[in-house]
Amino acid sequence: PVRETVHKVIDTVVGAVSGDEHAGEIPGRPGSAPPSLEEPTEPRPPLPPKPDQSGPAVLSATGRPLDEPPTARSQSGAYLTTAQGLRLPDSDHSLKAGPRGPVLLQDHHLREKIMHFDHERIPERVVHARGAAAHGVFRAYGTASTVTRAAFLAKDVETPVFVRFSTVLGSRGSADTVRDTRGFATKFYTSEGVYDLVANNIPVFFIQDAIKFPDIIHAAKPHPDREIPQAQSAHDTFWDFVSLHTEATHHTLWNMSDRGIPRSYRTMEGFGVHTFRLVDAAGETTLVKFHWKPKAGVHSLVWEEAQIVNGVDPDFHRRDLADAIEAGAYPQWELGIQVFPDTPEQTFEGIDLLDPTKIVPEELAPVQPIGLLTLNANPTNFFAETEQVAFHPGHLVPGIDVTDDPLLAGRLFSYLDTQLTRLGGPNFGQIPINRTHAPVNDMLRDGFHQTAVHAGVAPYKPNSLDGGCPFFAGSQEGGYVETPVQVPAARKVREAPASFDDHFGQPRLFWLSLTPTEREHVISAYTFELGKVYEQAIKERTLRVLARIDPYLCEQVAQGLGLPAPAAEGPLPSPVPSPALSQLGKAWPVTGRIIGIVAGPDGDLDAVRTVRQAVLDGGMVPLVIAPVGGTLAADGGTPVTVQRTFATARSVEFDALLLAGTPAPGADAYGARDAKAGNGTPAGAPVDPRVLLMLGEAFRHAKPIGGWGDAGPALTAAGVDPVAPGVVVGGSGEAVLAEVVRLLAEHRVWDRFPTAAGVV
Ligand code: HDE
Repeated sequence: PVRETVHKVIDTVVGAVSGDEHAGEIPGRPGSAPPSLEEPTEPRPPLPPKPDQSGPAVLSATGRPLDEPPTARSQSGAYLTTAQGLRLPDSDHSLKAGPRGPVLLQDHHLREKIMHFDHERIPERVVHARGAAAHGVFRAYGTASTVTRAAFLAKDVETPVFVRFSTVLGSRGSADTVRDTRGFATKFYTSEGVYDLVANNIPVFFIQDAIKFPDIIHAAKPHPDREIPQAQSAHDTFWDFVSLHTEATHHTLWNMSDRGIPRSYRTMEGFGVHTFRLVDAAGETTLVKFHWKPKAGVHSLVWEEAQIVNGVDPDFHRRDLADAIEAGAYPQWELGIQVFPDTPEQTFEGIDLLDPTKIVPEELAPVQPIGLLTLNANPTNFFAETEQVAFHPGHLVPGIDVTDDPLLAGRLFSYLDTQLTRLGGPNFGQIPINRTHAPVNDMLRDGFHQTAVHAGVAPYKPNSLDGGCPFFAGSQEGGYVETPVQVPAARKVREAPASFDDHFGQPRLFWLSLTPTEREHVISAYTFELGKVYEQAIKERTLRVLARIDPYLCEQVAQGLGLPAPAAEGPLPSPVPSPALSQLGKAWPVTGRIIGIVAGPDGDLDAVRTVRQAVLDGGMVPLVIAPVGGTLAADGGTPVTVQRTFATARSVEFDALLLAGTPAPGADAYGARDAKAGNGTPAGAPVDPRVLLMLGEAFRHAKPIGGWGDAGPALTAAGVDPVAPGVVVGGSGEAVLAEVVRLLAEHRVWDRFPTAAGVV
């Protein structure tokens, strides 16, 4: 009987019908041989169709189509229901024995509602917990086709993507603009399966071996006793570790530079950090490093600004990304590769390509653009998409392979493992945001949260019962065939290669590549962070590290800490600086930048209308700031909508500030119309102190400031020197705006920063 059943199944599989002249043939292949009891060796359509091949949840377990109404999916139907689809007459009151009586245990709706709520939270990511994401599209230029067979990198191929940006250290609810590394993880839903490029905004990492990851993260996370500080590196354990484990020096220096406090996710570079191996159609290999280059330019906050933002708008980066996309100012990055020959040494110009604490300067290996990423849609639901997305550096496609970087090897284990706890089981690939857009026939079965209704009886290979399905794919069929890279004959050791030993040469290269302004920011950052450290020994040890980067850096930080500066131990190298590492000295498009226009009720509203329109026409965002909300229409013209009041506005939101003058001298342009006892605003003050605060901050943070009409005295009252660089007064509103926009292209008025230690 078993044999009989087997025959019956095979007959079904190949569509054999008694009396049919094609009995036993493989459908679509007239004359093909009838099946034997051996495992079939030729690919054929699997039967019966497996719902999971087009994604789970197409049919219910009883075969009911779920995408036709009424369905069991969320938010369908007009009535509130339980999870079982029972319509509810009330969700405001528990079932009680009388209005003042005890609540009854039989109230299933109450229990289901509370039970579900109790379990709404899932564990946050152990690192990169705080993030924001967006959907988009990646269009390949085709320039990478010479080095990789990856289908999504072929000319003009468009691939849907989901990108999640993050901070590393803070909890899910922490502030966005802390000093930290940023994650930049991209999921490409390619025709050959999901490819994840799980990158950071800093091109090097703290450690060279994954086995140190728990150490660096334990050191950087809040202290285990009091769980402070949140999302900060300015504390003893972080500096204790990085001063002892000096391979962290390079990454730490990047963190202390302006790269640690990006202005926006839109103005961050991204780096794959590790070296990857690309494989072309002929099997030839090339080593590469991936770079994301923002079209809006690389731009950062200054430290005081970042600190203020943490208080006034902890969601600053998240809001900025979502607002830009909603406004149609779609953020864009070019993906590029640095290309190196795949030699047995895996070095380039003496730089070990397997050492993730090293960069290859772009001047030695230019970044070659291979495609354009555009983020064009916000997620519909934060939890379903941004929170549940699961990236993995091992999600690769044919044409992209890993190298033996020991940090990467550990990551290839970690990302699968962490999802088991975070997403509650092994089926997280079925969560909609994680689903590949390629057909899936994986033979993985069951487990927590299994949503696929798998058909067939043979989730194993070899089989004959499922017609031998699914079949293996060689590289001709798009199969992922590992590159047969030669593994060196070696002893088993716990050792790093000697080429990993230099921990200070590249930090010095980075330092020497920065402009004086950027170096002052680095000095201030170290001085601030170490100033928060309690243990004297840690400060002194860090100064010895700094002495190995640069004597001026060390002296300035030592001075700020009130400690003696140690001398460098031996001569310092003189690497050729890499100008590409500096963020200054270039001009960028101003699209999407935010211009604040301060206007009082008696201000020159005509000019405000014109300037506002000109800002919009320039692709920027005008925000009118006035004493109170509502509209400004004192001149009887078209009302001007107020977007920010003196109470809700703060300089940090704006890339540039404009002051609308008054048509009549002596009128109350920025006065305290809403002055009330207790809000700190002296009634009748000529210029509201909150306006003075805004101007003073914008000036200190080197933002372009413009004013027309009689704006001059207000600027002076705020301590803004009207002849300082980047302060534009006089002329018409439009002329002032034109100059301010010209300045904005360089992101800040860099000349305004003093280049002595002690600046913000
Ligand atoms: Fe990660 N990292 N990482 N990392 N990483 C995670 O995976 C890990 C490293 C990066 O938006 C975790 O799903 C180890 C380098 C990003 O969901 C975890 C090591 C780079 C994200 C993990 C590293 C990254 C993560 C936590 C050292 C830049 C956020 C949650 C060997 C190239 C992805 C998760 C998102 C997330 C492990 C080092 C980037 C625990 C063990 C280097 C952007 O698996």
